[in-house]
Amino acid sequence: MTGSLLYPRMTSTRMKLSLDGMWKFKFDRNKEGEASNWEKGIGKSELMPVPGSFADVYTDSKKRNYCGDFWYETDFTVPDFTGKKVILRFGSVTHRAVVYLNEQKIGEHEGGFLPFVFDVTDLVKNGNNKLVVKANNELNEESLPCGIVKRNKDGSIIAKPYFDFFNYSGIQRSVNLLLLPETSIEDYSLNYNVQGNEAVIDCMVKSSADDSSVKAIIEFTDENGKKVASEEIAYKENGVYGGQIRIENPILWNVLDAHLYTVRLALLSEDGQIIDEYEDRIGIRTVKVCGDKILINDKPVYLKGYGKHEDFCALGRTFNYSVAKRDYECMKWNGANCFRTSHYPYAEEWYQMADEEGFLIIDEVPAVGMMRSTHNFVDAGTGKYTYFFETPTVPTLLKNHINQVIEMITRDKNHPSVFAFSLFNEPETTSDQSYEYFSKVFEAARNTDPQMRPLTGALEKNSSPEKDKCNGLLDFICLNRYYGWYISGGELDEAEDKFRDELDRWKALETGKPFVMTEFGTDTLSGHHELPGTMWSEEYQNEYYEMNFSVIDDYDFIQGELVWNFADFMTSEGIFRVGGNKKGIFTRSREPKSSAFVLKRRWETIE
Ligand code: CKX
Repeated sequence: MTGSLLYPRMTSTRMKLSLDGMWKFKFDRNKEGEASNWEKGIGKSELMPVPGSFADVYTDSKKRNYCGDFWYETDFTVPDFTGKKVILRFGSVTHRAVVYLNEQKIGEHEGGFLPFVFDVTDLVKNGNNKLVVKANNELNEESLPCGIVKRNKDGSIIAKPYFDFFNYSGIQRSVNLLLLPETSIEDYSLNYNVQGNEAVIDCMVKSSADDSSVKAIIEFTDENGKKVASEEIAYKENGVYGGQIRIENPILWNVLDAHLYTVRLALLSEDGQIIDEYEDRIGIRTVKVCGDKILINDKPVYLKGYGKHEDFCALGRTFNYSVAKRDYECMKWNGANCFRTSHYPYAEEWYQMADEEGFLIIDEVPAVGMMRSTHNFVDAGTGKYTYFFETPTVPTLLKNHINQVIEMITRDKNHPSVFAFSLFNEPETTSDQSYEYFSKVFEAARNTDPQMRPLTGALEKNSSPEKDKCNGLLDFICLNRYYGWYISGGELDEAEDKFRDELDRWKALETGKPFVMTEFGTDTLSGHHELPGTMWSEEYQNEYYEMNFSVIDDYDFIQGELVWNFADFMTSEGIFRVGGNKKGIFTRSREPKSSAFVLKRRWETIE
């Protein structure tokens, strides 16, 4: 990772120029692009939206399922940037990118769900500039998320994910050029301590200043426009400033009762001239795990909501404000207060909206598929051991995993909505090797988060109380369980007994920690009704949830229920999926199944 991951904003010192639009696009089935110097221009091509996932714009299955290298190209002109540095920022390219500007390679990035930046000041020209990106969406066991590729007879390859969502790819988030002052703010973090009527805020500002003659100030303004604090913070070293700010009678950010402050950071010259300024919206709140409770502002919170996906017709994984707004409206309508960004960090706008709405987010790194199974959902519970952490690729995977954890926390640490980080979903966790692996991932996360938020990960059925070796690393324990679907499907009485039996065995472990059900659900075809309810009908989905809730209510250590999934979503094709995963409470077009009303009745009545 190079440079600053701050969300791109315009201020009096910062200019943001969008490079979004239709870019030239070309598949590189034979991997000839480099040898043929496509960095100079990709030649005959078509146009493709940026940001966008390329798959679902096509009508041809070979293009939709394309896996391998693919190239983008655009031209741009920059206004006069004398005295400024020019930064190129990609919101994400899935899963990896090599970037060329004016025929020069400027860098590369691994990981498909997080931003990256390059300082291109020395390469960018007055007049026309050519930007070329070589992207690649292959899956392997060395990078996240995990999977493999299969080679077809004609030499083409297709992705075989070890995970259950479509391998949407492309330049899926916005691309911006930023014109910044030569000495600029690169990062900031805040950590809150609320004592009585006072918030004590530890502030860190990182800049590219190289000496203490540049001053840093930090200001907080409340929602009524009243400036409640404004102070200079001291220069430490290497461009880093640190200090404490106190706010009397702070209005705390709370669950579904958000109060945000505008924080303004500024770098000033010795004579008080503004060198750079940056503004953001932040919320003052504390997060703790205490015994088997999760506390926000020292009060227990019960999590109600969803595992989600960034997924919508034609858009694939592209962020769209209207879809996101509809999702928040649907979630508020049925009384939810939380979601998990299963199974990757989402576009930054999701978190900004959660901050404004008072939603809680479990922010998840794309560590999914660490089971070596394309049918994880079927294999779960069979006791199958996958030797996942016993191969030579593990050290590279670990390096990538840690990098993505660091990038995710660095990007998302200032959102009040983000109250926990999830560092895996359903990996193999029963071996000593898995423990050794995840200890290092958790250690990296603990060293990165200035707020020391709770860390967690979602355990699947093979990670039973007797066999799991990793739950000791988690601050609260997340379980993905499908009693009544993958296990004892259609037999809810038997499913209930098995579910209770497993929870009794967790209870006997006396972990002393909160548990959160992070997945449970049934595939349900919207509009398919049966009496009595049978699997795939809306009635069965309702009965399944009623059964699961009756069990959950009997175990005090369960502090949250995030049902799987908010909406139907696209997956790879297969005999287990009818046009994707249908476990949504809402359809893919965001209309409610009848279970949405079951959840609404429950969530509106439980605190
Ligand atoms: N959990 C038994 C991960 C999700 C899948 C979900 C499912 C599985 C279940 C594992 O990404 O969508 O099969 O519905």
